[in-house]
Amino acid sequence: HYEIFEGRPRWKKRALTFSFLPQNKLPDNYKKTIARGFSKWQAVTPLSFRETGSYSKADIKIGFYSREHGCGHAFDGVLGELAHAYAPPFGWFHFDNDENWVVHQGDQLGHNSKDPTMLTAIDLESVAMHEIGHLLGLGHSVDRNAIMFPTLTYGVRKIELQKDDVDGIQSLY
Ligand code: TQI
Ligand code: ZN
Repeated sequence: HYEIFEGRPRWKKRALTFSFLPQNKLPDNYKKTIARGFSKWQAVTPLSFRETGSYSKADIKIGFYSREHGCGHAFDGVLGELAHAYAPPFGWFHFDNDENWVVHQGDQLGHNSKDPTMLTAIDLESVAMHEIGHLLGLGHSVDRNAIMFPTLTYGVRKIELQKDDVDGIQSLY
């Protein structure tokens, strides 16, 4: 079963914007993967998400960072913490730049130059789906199949919202 954050924090407006930290110069396929995550959550809520080029004005600020990065919660290098996102109305959406992020292309696992063996590969889309749940106000679920379940199984992508996730987000919005 899903969980809502303490105090039920949620976005008070429906049209939300997101933006990518310009200095990251993220490849298009990273941006598309994260944007697809937003559209999946949008499909089951009254919320809408739109990318904006105005980083400073965006509701949701997406960045890749290593180690200490000024948000009060340092990353830890390869594996361990992969990403974190803050409950509304913060909109901070941070990925650990030291992970070997991979983006799927069709049904093929994308090549990753940081780790050619792929032993530390982390699927960007699975992590993005989970973090967007936190950004919107969901905590962790005890339902193993849920996007909001706090464990990923190595090599298993989890990119589709489950009934539990949908019930959770619809109880909030
Ligand atoms: N990051 C943790 C997470 O997103 C951060 C965290 C710990 C957290 N406890 C929390 C966030 C309570 C909100 C509320 O869960 S993580 C997964 C997992 C992580 C983990 O890097 O450990 C995913 C990020 F466990 F589900 F695989 C994404 Cl999908
Ligand atoms: Zn989580």
